[in-house]
Amino acid sequence: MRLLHSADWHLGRVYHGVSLLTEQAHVLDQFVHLAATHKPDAILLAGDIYDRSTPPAEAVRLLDRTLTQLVVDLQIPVIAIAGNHDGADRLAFGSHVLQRAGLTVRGPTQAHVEPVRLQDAHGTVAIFPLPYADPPTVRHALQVDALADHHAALDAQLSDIRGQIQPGERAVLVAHAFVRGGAVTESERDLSVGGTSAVGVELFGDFDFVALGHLHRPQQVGPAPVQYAGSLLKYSFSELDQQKSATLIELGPKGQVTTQRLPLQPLRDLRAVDGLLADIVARGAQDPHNQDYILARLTDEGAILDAMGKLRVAYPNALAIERAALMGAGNVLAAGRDHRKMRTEDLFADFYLEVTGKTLEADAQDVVAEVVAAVIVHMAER
Ligand SMILES: [Mn+2]
Repeated sequence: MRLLHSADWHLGRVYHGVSLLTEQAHVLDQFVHLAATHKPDAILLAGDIYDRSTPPAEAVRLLDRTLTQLVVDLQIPVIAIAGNHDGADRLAFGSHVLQRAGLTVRGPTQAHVEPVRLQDAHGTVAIFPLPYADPPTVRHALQVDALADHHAALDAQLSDIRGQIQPGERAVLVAHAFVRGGAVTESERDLSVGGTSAVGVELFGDFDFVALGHLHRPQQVGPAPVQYAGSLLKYSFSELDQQKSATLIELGPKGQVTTQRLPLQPLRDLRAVDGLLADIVARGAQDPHNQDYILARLTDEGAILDAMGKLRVAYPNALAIERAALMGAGNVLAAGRDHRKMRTEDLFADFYLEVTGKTLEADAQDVVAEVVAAVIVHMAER
């Protein structure tokens, strides 16, 4: 049996103020083309279909179009789950009706996970679509008080699933989770505030393949066939070196699994350019890929007036500028100083130095400290 695995489409995502819908539509056309070429028996979408629980209308239209192409035109069953970015109930609207047409969507957490069973020459494959849920949601759905963390919550959900696997049949899990040991990027939203959201890979021992969503780098985790498909596009500058892909899975007789990554090529790449602003602008004028989304890592020292305006003359879709020189030792923002841990008055003194080139004098520092204290008191009283 052949399965095509994808995840983390994040339809409707806006990055540095730019809507990525055109990019997403371009790569989804490729995905549909891959499905038409490889003719999988089912497509697995492991969550974060949308970027947020109330997606923009254009994102809904794009998903509608894509699923229609896959399920109606190509006649390939699609099995999708909600991720932590999706609104589970909204995503699952009409799911009982759609199931009959070949589209399985699982949103809200259920105590019992109904599998989708498919047949091939080697027998049955049971595919269990398990949508994302945080521990309180799982406690409520399963009516269990314990389950302190994500690991315990997932283990409890899997115990129902393990009990359903028939002897000899192959079992596939579709889930959205942070598996310990997986490589993270900056575009995943943490699953828990404080505490650990990681689950252990040992939970997946009973499955022939685990199709995961959440981590945006395509990767296998641990020795078991546990894989992240990765996101549709590079969704942060921490993913510049990544080749995004969909995963093609061949399930042979029980115990035989092979996988292959099928590359996805963006219309406009997300990449970095380095050097002096003037040199970058000069090179950009000759760059055939000057429509790419650019992070410019400038080596210029000192202030530059309207750096972004100048950069966009050569690279109209430039998104951001990084000034390494301003972060270096001996400069205003000394290396090793984390601005999030600095006092407001020290941040102001740094800002003053950067703008004026002068150190804030002692009596001026006192005035700033007084104002900051007054603001804090005012905020506390509100
Ligand atoms: Mn995601």
